[in-house]
Order: sequence, then C-alpha cells, then structure tokens
Amino acid sequence: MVQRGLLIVVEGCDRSGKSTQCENLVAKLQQTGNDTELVKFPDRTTQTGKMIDSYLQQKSDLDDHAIHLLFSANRWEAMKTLSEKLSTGTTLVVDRYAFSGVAFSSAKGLDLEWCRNPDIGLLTPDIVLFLDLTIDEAEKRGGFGQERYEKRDLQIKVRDEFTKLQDDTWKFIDASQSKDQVQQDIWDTIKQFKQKSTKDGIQPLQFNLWK
Ligand code: T5A
Ligand code: NA
Repeated sequence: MVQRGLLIVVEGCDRSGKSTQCENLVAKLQQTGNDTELVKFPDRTTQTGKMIDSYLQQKSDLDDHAIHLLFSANRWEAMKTLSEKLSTGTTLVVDRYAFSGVAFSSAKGLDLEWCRNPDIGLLTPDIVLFLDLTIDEAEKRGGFGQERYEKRDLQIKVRDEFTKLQDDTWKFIDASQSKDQVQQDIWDTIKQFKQKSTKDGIQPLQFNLWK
C-alpha cells in the first residue's frame, strides 16, 4: 500500500516569507525523493477565487461575512482533489489555510467562533509551520502594497488572532532571520516530524479540522 503524503501548512502574517519558503520547501522535498506539490489559498483561478481576487485588489466590495464564506468555499472546493493527491502519496505544501481565514476575519471584528464554523471538517494538517514576524520587521520588507489587508493596524490584530488558533500541530519559526536560516529551521522541523512519523506511524487522512 502506498504511504499517504503529508499535509504541510505554512501560515503567518503578510510579508513573513510564506511564498518564498513554500517554494523552497517544495523544491527540497522533491530533491530528496518526495512526490510534492505546492498549493496556495486563496486559489485565485477558480470562480470563487476570482471574486476573492477582485475584493483583495479593492476592485469590488463585499460584506465581511460574505467574503469570509467565499474564502472558506475556495478551500472546500479543493478538498476532493487534495485528498486524492494525499491518498496517492503526494505531499502538499499549502501556502495559507483556514488559520488565515479566521485570523483576518476575526481581526476585522467578526466573532471568532462564527469564523471557525465554515472551515470545521476540512482536511486536518499534519503540521502547521507558523512564520513569526513582528509588524515592524514585516514593514521593513519593502512596505505593504496596495491590497486590502496590507495595513499596519489590521496586521497587528491579525498576528494576535493567529496566536489564539495554535495547537500541538503548530511549530513557530523565527521568520526575522535570513531566508537561508529560515529555510534551514523549516527543514530541521520537517525532518524531525518525518522521523517521528516513521517511528510512531502516520495518522490516517482525516477531515477533522477543529472538530
Ligand atoms: N486571506 C487569505 C484571508 O483574508 N482569508 C483567507 O482565508 C486567506 C487564505 C492574500 C490575502 O488574503 C488574506 C490574507 C492576505 O491579506 P496571499 O495571496 O497569500 O493572501 O498574500 P501575498 O500578498 O501573496 O503574500 P504575503 O504578502 O503574505 O507575503 P509572503 O508570502 O508571506 O512573503 P513573500 O515570500 O512573498 O516575501 C515578501 C517579501 O519579503 C522578502 C521577499 O523577497 C519579498 O520581497 N523576504 C525576506 N526578506 C528578508 N528576510 C527574509 N527572511 C525574507 N523572506 C522573504
Ligand atoms: Na504570499
């Protein structure tokens, strides 16, 4: 029987280096013989993704609840494909997941429990790498851009909301270090996790997030 792939989620505030590190990690896993693919949420290519993209670029406006549900729908519509890939042995490195969904909407003032509800029962990550960076350090990286949430006050709240969502699958990575050092810390964390899973066995794939 083929061993299932791992669901590795990378989270963090804007500019923490998620996309940079996701690409590195995918390449490294592939080079070491692991069938691996990159996944990014929001997936801006689907119907829901196009509405989300337009909202983020401030080309359209939506009620806070409505955009929250669209972000969640954008994940749900990918679940079948992703679970098939995982089951057939592909490891997935996911750039943002439901934690971003809840952190951003609750930072805007929506009730945290309300925010968690639509994502309950998504695929459960094996490990969440949280790239931790202060807002001051994030701003040094070229300043925030034109997208809707790239504002200092909101980002401070987002970081706060993220920390409320941590559980024992979370590993905090100091994202203020050089790209190479962050990459090394991530790789060490993944290697440790893999060693532990080889010893203890890997859990069956579960649609169990926040249940
Ligand atoms: N959102 C998302 C929700 O509200 N709800 C949801 O459910 C979801 C999934 C778009 C927005 O949507 C919100 C959150 C977001 O506001 P996005 O498309 O993931 O989300 O956002 P992006 O703009 O693509 O990505 P970020 O701004 O978050 O940046 P990253 O990916 O964290 O950082 P990265 O790798 O692009 O790097 C940023 C810059 O820093 C440099 C890089 O070279 C780059 O210039 N950098 C470093 N510099 C110094 N030292 C290091 N270690 C560095 N690492 C990277
Ligand atoms: Na990114």
